Amino acid sequence: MPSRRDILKATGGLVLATGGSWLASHAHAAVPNPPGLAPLPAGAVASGDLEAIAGKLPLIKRSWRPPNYETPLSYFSEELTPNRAFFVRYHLAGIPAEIAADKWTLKIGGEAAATPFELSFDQLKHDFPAVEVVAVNQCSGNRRGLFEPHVAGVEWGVGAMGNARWKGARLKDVLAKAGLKKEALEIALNGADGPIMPATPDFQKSIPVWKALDENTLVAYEMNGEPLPHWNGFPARIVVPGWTGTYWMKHIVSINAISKPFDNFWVKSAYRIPVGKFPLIDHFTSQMTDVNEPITEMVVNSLITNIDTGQQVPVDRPFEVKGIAWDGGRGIADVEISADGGRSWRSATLGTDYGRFSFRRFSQAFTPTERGALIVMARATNRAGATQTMELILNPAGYHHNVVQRIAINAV
Ligand SMILES: Nc1nc2c(c(=O)[nH]1)N[C@H]1C(S)=C(S)[C@@H](COP(=O)(O)O)O[C@H]1N2
Ligand SMILES: [Mo]
Repeated sequence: MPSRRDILKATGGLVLATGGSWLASHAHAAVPNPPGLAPLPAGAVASGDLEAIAGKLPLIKRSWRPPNYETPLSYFSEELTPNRAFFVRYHLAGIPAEIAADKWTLKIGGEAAATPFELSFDQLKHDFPAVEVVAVNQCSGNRRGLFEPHVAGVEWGVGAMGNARWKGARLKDVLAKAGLKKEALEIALNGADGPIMPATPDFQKSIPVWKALDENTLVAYEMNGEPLPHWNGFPARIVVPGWTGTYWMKHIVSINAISKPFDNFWVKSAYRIPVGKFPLIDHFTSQMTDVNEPITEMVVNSLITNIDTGQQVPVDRPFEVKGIAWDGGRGIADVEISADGGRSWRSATLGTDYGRFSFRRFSQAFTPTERGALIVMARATNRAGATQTMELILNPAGYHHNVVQRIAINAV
């Protein structure tokens, strides 16, 4: 059995107000499981075992079939997440063995494309201008394991995310070559992985045409100056800066321009949030209903990376609170830090700006003047004026957890 301390380490030191009850994994299905897909094993958050899969450093294992591994807290002290420590998320267990780049082809077509064509890996790299963007890839369900009451799904702690410098062709340039017709409404994306049971719907996604044409949306073939790791989508994946990871299709093999709302389980039934609950600007209007809509941009968030629950700090000497902040692409305007449980706040110093889609580092020093317990908190605000919440915004699938952390330490 892991100790409570191991668990807190694995979850990034979030203080859990409700004691141990969050460890229990209930099987009630808040989101429909697709037909034929077994529910994930219970109790994953509690174990948080480290395991290294091929080409990766030891990561926090949530499940192996399909592979779901999160990044340990220590890797978030730098803005860029190393490829070998970058989290891994799959929905289906039918993952191709390492794809040979020279055998791979990408098909671009769909009924709203006038001139469908195919690309080799070489053509993808050489026929289009190469562009780079630093952007956070975060799973919609990051921190789901901290939801109270518990919701079903992969029981992520704080590490279902990472930040990288992505290099690739603009999706917009690739689509231009396919002659996008006026009636194009959505761009449908499919990867080489698939279900092992025929009844399970294949993992496919679509994005609105306007987001596909955004100059930051890429068909990426490099990550932090290296080829994509197999588990992160080799040889090429879609990168949708600002939007949650679900749209970042890995092992991309087809891109289809379509004129009707895409009809697939993973768009119609999964990855949805209640309408009106989150302060978001981007909406995927062709897929909205009166009650819910596809998740889009990430909410503003932060993570304290250098303070452990229960840590001791000396009286009359400064200690630093450090971490990272990010949002859905408006950019971080301010990170306020409190060392007194939220009674007073001080703006942190922000680190290098790698662009509005990147993690932004922050730090602030405090000097305790007397012995006793301190509660450390960080609250990020973006340039659109959105800030982190103090109370969890409940939603059936456990998305967009951006509750301000509260980490209890002791001045001695
Ligand atoms: N082909 C494929 N692409 C995929 C997925 C998948 O299951 N299959 N999962 C998506 C989801 S939900 C997330 S959060 C990101 C995770 O990216 P990573 O595994 O590179 O960290 O990949 C996205 N792209
Ligand atoms: Mo995800």
